[in-house]
Amino acid sequence: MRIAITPLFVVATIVLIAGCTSPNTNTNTDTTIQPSNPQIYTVEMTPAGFSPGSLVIKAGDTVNFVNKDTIPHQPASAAHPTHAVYPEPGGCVGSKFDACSGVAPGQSWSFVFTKVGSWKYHDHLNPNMFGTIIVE
Ligand SMILES: [Cu+2]
Repeated sequence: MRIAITPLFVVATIVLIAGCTSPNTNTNTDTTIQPSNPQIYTVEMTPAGFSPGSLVIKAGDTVNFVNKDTIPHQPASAAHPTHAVYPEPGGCVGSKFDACSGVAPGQSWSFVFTKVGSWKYHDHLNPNMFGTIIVE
């Protein structure tokens, strides 16, 4: 009997720990602000540009920008050089949607999109490289 109970206890403990260490630090209980099941999406930064170039997500989802290139890239809100289109204050120049420095090859940078809209962005280190995140 003890052998049968122990694995269940371990699973329950892992679920409890995972719930407590969730990266969602929003303590607001208003469920209209955050989706119940936030997703994590990947945008690759390649020699050919951002891939996918356009991505549709829900408010509260995370986009992980992964550098698959051999040079640094810095994803940041349009428009270069003010970076102020995405309407969330913070970050280093004009909005919080800004990696603020080059993401090295093999590294990544994540951002949680909370504002609904169609948000154009670029690579600040290669300003002719563009993408769009559409937040619904
Ligand atoms: Cu820029």
